[in-house]
Amino acid sequence: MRSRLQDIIAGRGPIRKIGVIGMGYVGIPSAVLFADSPAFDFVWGFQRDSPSSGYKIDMLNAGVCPLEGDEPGLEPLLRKVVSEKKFRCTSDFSEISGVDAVTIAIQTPFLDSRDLEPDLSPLMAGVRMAGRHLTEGTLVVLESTVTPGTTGGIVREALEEESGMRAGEEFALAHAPERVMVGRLLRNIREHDRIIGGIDEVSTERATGLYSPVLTSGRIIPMTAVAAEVTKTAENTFRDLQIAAVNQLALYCEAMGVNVYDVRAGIDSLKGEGVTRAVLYPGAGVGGHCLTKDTYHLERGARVMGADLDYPEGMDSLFVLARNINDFMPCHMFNLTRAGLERLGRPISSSKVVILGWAFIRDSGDARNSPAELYRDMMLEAGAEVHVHDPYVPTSPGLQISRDPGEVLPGADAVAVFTAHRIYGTLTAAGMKAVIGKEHPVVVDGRGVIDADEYIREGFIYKGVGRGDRNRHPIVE
Ligand code: SAJ
Repeated sequence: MRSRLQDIIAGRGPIRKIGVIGMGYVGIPSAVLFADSPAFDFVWGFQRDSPSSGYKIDMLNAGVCPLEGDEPGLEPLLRKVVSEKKFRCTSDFSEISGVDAVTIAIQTPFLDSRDLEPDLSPLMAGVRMAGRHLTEGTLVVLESTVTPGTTGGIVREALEEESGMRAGEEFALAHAPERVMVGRLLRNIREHDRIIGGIDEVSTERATGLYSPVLTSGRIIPMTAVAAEVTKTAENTFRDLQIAAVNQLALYCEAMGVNVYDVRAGIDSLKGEGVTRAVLYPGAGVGGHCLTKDTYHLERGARVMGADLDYPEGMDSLFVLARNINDFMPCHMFNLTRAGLERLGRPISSSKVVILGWAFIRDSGDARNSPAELYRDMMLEAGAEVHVHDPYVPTSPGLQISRDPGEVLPGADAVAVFTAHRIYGTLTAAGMKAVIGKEHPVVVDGRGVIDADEYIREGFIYKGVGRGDRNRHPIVE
């Protein structure tokens, strides 16, 4: 016995026209790949004509990609589908009434990174726009990262309210979380497996028909909408957990006089089926938009949906503990710097401190939730004079960033490496000391990118995350 939705979808036939709401890092490559597929006839890209991002509409329709940074293949493909009239961007959301499927890729930032409550208003505005123009048998897919329970909860309610239709009866609804990384947007969509979670099996099946044509090596992994929301938030929670584990190990190794990188290589040598340990890398902290947030999405989901959650009474969540350990690492960098200066009898309050690397990830200009920010604030609070160098991150209001190490290093009492930008591995101890012009500068390596022995031989006071074997070295005169 076919369901009403199956009958409606059968009557509608295969998906031919698609709408993508949100022309950002997720929506643009997604829309371009749908448009380039022979399986589909046309794709609308929907973008609010707002002061902050309305400019994208004309750019996209001219075949010019508004995204910053290098995205291999994206702009040529955009130009192709625009010239073939298979893709067009508009702010007229009423065109949704003519599509067979609409995907929503609007980010869910946090109002305040401290309260970790997501600001769903941009997303819900897009959802309501979709609902307002929804027609019978249309598939709605949420690609944004959300707290488990959101797709079948407030998103479903808003779509039903705006459309006057019922999800699972007159329209299909699914969650297909994005898994794209900047710099590899097209490749990730084509090659990563795609989690597809419908609110029912008909929705999962319909969404499978939408994504299958754009996958190359990736395969569809079907599940429920809640399972898909949990998968997305958990895959980042687990990465954050793995980083926290090796960060804690690094702190222990420092205390026990051991080099964490020796221990890491030792553990990692235990390879083979089922015994790999996935030991990641210790560092100066965890930044970015994914790992700093997704744990809290998962936690909220478990607390809100998990009415009968059975967890040790009064015990902190392991996942939140991991977040707290990772967020401690910039404080550890502060403590290492202070310990280094104390060997010189120099208080932080009369020191010049230089931060090398503001971006949250190597060889990138992306500074979202930079771990260096907390360190800088702690240093300023302690009265230090702070300067920042980064080869990629642009200066912004309230943040002077130098592009030239020679501009910020002279007279430095301490230098802290926060980002593993390639350039920092090319600096020599002799070169850096000559520019600094001091006998015993402190150097704090937060990313394992500089040679401890080389800097110690040059007279630096070296401190490194996880370097218990060197952090108490004798000072070379
Ligand atoms: N980090 C460490 N140690 C490590 C790895 C990372 O301290 O071993 C730090 C980085 O310095 C950075 C932060 O963690 O500050 C995040 O790094 P990341 O490599 O996880 O990069 P993200 O935040 O861009 O994570 C994204 C995620 N992708 C999506 O959400 C679609 C994540 O799932 C991917 O695993 C990750 O990219 C990736 O592998 O590139």
